[in-house]
Amino acid sequence: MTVWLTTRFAVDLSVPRVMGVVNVTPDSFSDGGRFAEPRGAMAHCERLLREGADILDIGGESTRPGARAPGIDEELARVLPVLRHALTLGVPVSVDTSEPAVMRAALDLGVDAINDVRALRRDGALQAVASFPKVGVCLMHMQGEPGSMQAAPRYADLLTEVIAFLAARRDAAVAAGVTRDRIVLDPGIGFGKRVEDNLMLLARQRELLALGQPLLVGWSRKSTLGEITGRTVDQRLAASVAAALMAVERGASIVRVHDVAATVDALKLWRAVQQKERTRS
Ligand code: HH2
Repeated sequence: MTVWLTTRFAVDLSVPRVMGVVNVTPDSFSDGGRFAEPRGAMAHCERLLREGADILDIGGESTRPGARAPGIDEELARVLPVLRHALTLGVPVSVDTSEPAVMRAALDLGVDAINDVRALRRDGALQAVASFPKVGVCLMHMQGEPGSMQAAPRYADLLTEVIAFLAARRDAAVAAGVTRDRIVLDPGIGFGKRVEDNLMLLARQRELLALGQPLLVGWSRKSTLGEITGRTVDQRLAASVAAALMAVERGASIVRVHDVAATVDALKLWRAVQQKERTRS
């Protein structure tokens, strides 16, 4: 049985898990500041749990292409009240941040995992995480920085480069003292990647399993889905669910989504069919 060890929970990954997104930001591309105010975000955490989320991911920095980075104080003011509340709800809670000071404050509260789109590359991030030896981490691939990453992303060999990056960041985390059973990896859909790169990462996602770590993937509402379907951000539910399902089919253990209820239904059907496949053979 594969598990992801986190501060309070050993997350059983023998079935796919749904991570519900809670953006406490005024400028997220996907939910446009709807939960920018802590009270709204707290209520949203509870709603996502009623819808069947297994994990809550709380973030105070929008990584939308071109987004302005909040200062540390602003990020702390956004996420800490919501984290405090989320940590009372009985499920694993991750904080989506790259900022070591925010990591430390969240770790002091007892957060279960750190989800870092910059894969602990900021000065002090590795040390912050390593000083809490029980915390889980998600390390994500990104080419460039959110401000400029979509300007001209280019890869000589996409899969090789993403795999080498994730292996190197995993190894850096292990060298700093994070055990492998605490690490999940993420190809970073939409982070310094063209539409064709994102599609290729889904088509060939199984190759990432060779890294030997569970995969977390976030396709929810992303612009590649808009490019393929011609839909605006608020009309990407069907494509998001389809992408999550395809990611699970290709070996993802955790899908990071905004539309929890619909994703949970799709995965229930997927599991029911999986079980039939198993009992036949
Ligand atoms: N995507 C976003 C943010 N954090 N973390 C991981 N591990 N993987 C992802 O794909 C990922 C992530 C961007 O999506 P969203 O949170 O909806 O938007 P914003 O960054 O604008 O708040």
